[in-house]
Amino acid sequence: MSPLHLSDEVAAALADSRPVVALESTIISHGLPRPRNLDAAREFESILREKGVTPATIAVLDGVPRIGLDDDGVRRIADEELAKASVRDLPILAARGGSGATTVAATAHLAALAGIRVFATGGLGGVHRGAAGSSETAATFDESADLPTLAVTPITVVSAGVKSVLDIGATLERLETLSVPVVGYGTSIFPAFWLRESGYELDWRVEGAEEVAAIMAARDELGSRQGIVVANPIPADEQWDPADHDRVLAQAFAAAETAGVRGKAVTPFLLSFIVDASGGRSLDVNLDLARNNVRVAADIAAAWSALRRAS
Ligand code: PSU
Ligand code: MN
Repeated sequence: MSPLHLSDEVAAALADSRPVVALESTIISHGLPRPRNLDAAREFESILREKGVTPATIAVLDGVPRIGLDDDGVRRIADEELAKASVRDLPILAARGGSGATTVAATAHLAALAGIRVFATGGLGGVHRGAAGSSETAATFDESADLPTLAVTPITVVSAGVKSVLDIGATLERLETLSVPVVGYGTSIFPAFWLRESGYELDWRVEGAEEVAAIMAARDELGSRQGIVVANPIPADEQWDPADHDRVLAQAFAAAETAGVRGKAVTPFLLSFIVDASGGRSLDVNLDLARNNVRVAADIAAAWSALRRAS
């Protein structure tokens, strides 16, 4: 018996090698405010459908890891107070019949288990600032499980890089150590989520979806265990004003320090603070970049499906 539940449309698409894209639920439950999170969850799915791609939004509901949600499932991830579930939480939720919104790590794990090869999100988790400590502060060791999970999970994740609230340089170093390929999609600069560019150069740039599909095929042939990170920057005319961005982030760090937020509460705290302090601007940009990632993931899934069907 499979511990997973695939929706009928996802199971049919996979059986036929038609394109499928996984979508995470933590971004809906914990990354975006109500009620726009429900609109976003529905919109990401319809962007995929319009491109002929089957959406597989993933969450654990009443102990069952669900790959593809029905309308009620989508409503539940947006409306209910769900636990934020990473890979380590999955067996516990499954055993006790609990529910959780899956992070990038947990979504990638479940999607790969179901045979899905492409996943769209907003931003990856990464190494938090202060993870390694400094002369004044002890190390927090706060590195997202997204990174080590991608080291052992065969999935291609499209993201706008990692949020600039993280330590981007350290995150890229960890991805290198973990041997996770990172390719810039039409860029050779790693993006910084709300901003088109971080200060970090990438070794590899791809120009389109077919190139990513070819890398996926080569990855399989070479027996690599790692996933692939496709770093897809937001278009320049949609990015957040950099000066405004810097100002709001400084406020957010000060507020997190004062509130003493730790562990997995850090990302949701900073995100919601930043939405408020930016007067909603960060939210608009977050939605734009996520839509943009969903579109690119759809193209990659289509190219992957075409490659599979041709072979
Ligand atoms: N990036 C976003 N919004 C989010 C997240 C990342 O723009 O909601 C979520 C993702 O689900 C990611 C998680 O996997 O935060 C990382 O959390 P942590 O740092 O606790 O691993
Ligand atoms: Mn963490």
